[in-house]
Order: sequence, then C-alpha cells, then structure tokens
Amino acid sequence: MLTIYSTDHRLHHGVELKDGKIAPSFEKPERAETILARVHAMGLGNVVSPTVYDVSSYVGAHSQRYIDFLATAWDEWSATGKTTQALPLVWPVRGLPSIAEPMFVDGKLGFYSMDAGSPINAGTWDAVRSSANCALTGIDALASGKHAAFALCRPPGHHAGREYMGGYCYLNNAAVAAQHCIDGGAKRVAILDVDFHHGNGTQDIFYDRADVLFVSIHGDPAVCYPYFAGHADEQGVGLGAGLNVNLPLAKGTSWDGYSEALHHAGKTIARYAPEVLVVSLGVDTFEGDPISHFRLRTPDYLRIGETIARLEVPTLFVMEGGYMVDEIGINAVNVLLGFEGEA
Ligand code: SP5
Ligand code: ZN
Repeated sequence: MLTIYSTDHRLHHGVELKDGKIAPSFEKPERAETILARVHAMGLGNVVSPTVYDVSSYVGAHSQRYIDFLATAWDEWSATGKTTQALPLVWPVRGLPSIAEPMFVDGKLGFYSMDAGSPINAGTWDAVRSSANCALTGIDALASGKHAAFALCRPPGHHAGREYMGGYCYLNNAAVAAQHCIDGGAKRVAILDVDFHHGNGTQDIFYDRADVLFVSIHGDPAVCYPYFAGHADEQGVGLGAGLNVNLPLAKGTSWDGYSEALHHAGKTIARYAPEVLVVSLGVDTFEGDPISHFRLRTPDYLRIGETIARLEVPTLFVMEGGYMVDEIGINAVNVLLGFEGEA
C-alpha cells in the first residue's frame, strides 16, 4: 500500500491544558515518525511526498473565511508582539448574542475554535496544509487506479468543522479528501471514523448532505471528549437525514463490543454502496492510550483492517489520533496489514 507523508508535520508542535496545567501536547511530532518507521519496518510499500494543492482544494469542506483565518492567524498574533503560540480564550457560547466575526485576532481565535486544543505557531499553517495535501494525494492515487492508500497525516483532522479548529485539528483531512472525490465526479463517498473520539467536525461538514455517508464508532460523549456531539440520535438533516450514523460505546469497551459495532458499521456502508471509502484511522482505542478508555489490543487492529477490506471499496486511510507513542506505529500499521491480508 502506498503511504503519503511529509516532514512538514515537524513544523507544528504545541502545548495543551492537561488536568488544569499547561504541558506539551499529546499530539506531538514523534507520533508520525513512529508510524513512518513501522511502515518502513514492515515493508508496507512506497512512501511518497504529497503533491502541493491550491488552498481552493480545501473549500467545500471548509469556508473560505475560515481558511483565510488559519492562513493569517500566526501573523496577526505575532504582530501584537507575542512570541508564545496562539491560543483562544473566549468563545461564542449559548446566550452570548453576537455571531459577527471579530476583527481582532484574540476574538477570531475563539470564533473559529471549539476548544483550546489547537494551538497555532509559526509553522502550523504549513504543517496543516501538507497534512491535508497528503489526504488529497491519496485520493488522486485511488483515482488513478490504486485500490488503497495511507495518508500519514499530522496534524489530525476529524475534530475540525466547516468553520472551526479543535482537538488538535485544523483542516479536516478526511473531509477534504471526501470532497475532492465528489468534486472529481463521485456520487457517493463513505467515511468510517474509528478514532476513539467522535468525529464531530466531519459530522458537521456533511450533516445535511446525501453524497457523503458518515459512520463513527467512539466513546460515549456523555463521558468522553468532545462531549457536545456524537450521540446516537444525531442522524443527519434534510438531504442527509439518515446518513449520519453514530455508534457510541461504553467506557472500557473491548474487542467483543467493538467488533459488533464495526460489523454494524460495515453493513451500513455496504448498503450505501459508496464509490470510495475514507477511513479516519485513530488508534487511541488501544488499551494503553493515555487519554482514552477502550481496551483494544494490538492483534485487534489486524481484524479491523480485515473487516474494512471485506467491503471491497477503494479505500483511503487517513491518520487521526493515537497517543501511546510506543505502540501507535504497530497498531496503525496492523490495520493496514490486516486490510492487505498480510496477517
Ligand atoms: C484527534 C484526536 O484524537 N483528538 C483528541 C483531542 C482530545 N482532547 C482532549 C483530551 C482530554 C483528555 N484528558 C484526559 C487526561 C488524562 N490524564
Ligand atoms: Zn482521538
């Protein structure tokens, strides 16, 4: 299987609030390096750099004004004399009357974010663009006849909505990829999200659309981040009614419960008969993950890949979360090896 990877991801790194303290983010450069090393060690296939795409390729999944914000946020922030990374600190929640875009960067950061988990530094926009370009390059590889590809994206994307960043995410790589497929003439694309966290951003982007089915298996939002999306009764609206499928699972879910949800997801996707499948591949479902609480084990990831392969649809894997640095390479690549029927 072809892997698409760029060293540009190293330009992005930051801090987050962890249990009330500022500390280095779990979403760190070593994650991508560990996965890449495993891709090489297992001989998964060629590794190529992404093609450079125009920012217009991100419009559709995102609004133009949000993309403009991401492209200029660091310059606006640093122009105020600050040398720290840019973080939001005020949000337009229920009860605050104004929904106008602020003119000053502090206000814009809150306006275009769901949380303080997506810091912006001098290299963030370049890293974010390269990450999305990995996903776009993967779709173009499928269009030219490959049966599967792996976009080793960092930073991840599935918490980023049409007009907001959050949860370590900026551009929604999986959504940008799905939109690129549709722009290329596909009538139906399915996105399967197996990251531990609900893919609220992907849900947001396609909630009212019939051309993209979104299916997500994740920790119950009653007790898990992102808390404000991911319940089973969120099923889509308008043309998209019935085409958003959330499968929240209880704390401590292990392979038995997980595999049942995965088979249900598979049946739902097969019924939709997509031309292309995009998998938001998070491995923070692992039993040792520091911020999650499912109990999947290393061999279970082979089974996830096998199950996805049985759909027999051209498939793009897009890297999302997974924070147990030592194991994420093995677990992520196990999904790909299972898909290829190599274990
Ligand atoms: C892409 C992705 O997986 N994003 C996840 C973002 C999660 N952000 C909030 C994490 C809060 C975890 N707090 C648990 C602390 C354990 N000591
Ligand atoms: Zn996650």
